[in-house]
Amino acid sequence: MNEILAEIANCVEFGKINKVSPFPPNMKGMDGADELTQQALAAGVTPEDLLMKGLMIGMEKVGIKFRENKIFVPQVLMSAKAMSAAMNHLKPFFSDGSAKRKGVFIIGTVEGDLHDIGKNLVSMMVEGNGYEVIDLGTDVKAEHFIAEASKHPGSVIGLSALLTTTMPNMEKIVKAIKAQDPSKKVCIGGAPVNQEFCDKIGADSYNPDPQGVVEFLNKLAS
Ligand code: B12
Repeated sequence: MNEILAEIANCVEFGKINKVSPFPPNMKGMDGADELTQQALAAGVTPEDLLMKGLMIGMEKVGIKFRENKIFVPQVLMSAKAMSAAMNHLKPFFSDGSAKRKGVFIIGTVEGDLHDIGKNLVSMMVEGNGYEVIDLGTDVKAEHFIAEASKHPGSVIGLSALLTTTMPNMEKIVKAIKAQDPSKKVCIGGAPVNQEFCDKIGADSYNPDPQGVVEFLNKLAS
């Protein structure tokens, strides 16, 4: 059982989606995350073990390598695809409640901003680390974040902004969320924002990369 979980972690780390996927070249012709996850479930490995001891181990390594500039966006996207292939087999267990995730993370790019590449990387990395992710997309208004958060008590909100002109909207959204529920945790990120801005607008956490937000969520969940 440990062997197949290690193989699945490897597939996520190196972006091996399925047997026919030519990437990475040194794993050509080998089973990928898709086939191995099905085999593991058939052999009786639980969805939780698959997520926590397989997929998440691989995704954590991806997050660290990305933070250290050892891999780049294309490799992260391949890893995310490998993870999604595996998650397709696990989702039914999580959505019917027979298996549990670590928490709910609601993410969106703030009102007025259409950039979503960084947000999508954060979503994938957080999902790969065991959280349910509700992605509200781009150009998201405060009311939408608040309405979604009220459906998921204990959820954490993530805001992304790539334009200096949408930073004031980020501030407006954080303030609206906090006015409605001061205990709601809000994380922010995106190229123009920093720790100083985070402190100024009253958000709970700023991280320059997806791994940072995973670590913040893990701390809250522990
Ligand atoms: C791709 C791109 C676009 C694409 C977006 C496509 C898409 N689906 O996202 C398109 C062409 C649509 C676009 C449009 C515009 N863009 Co543009 N765009 C870019 C570009 C080239 C790359 C951005 C990107 O994806 N980076 C890669 C990702 C991985 O990085 P990231 O987003 O920073 O995310 C990382 C971290 O910041 C962090 N992160 C991100 N979000 C979050 C959230 C949380 C919670 C956490 C913890 C972390 C986190 O994690 C990510 C991974 O490490 C940048 C320039 C650049 N090189 O950065 C300009 C740039 C952002 N754009 C810019 C501009 C001006 C525009 C336009 C106004 C252009 C125009 N005149 O129409 C429009 C605005 C449209 C709108 N309303 O949003 C400017 C912004 C300048 C400024 N200071 O505000 C930039 C900097 C270009 C420039 N040098 O002028 N753009």
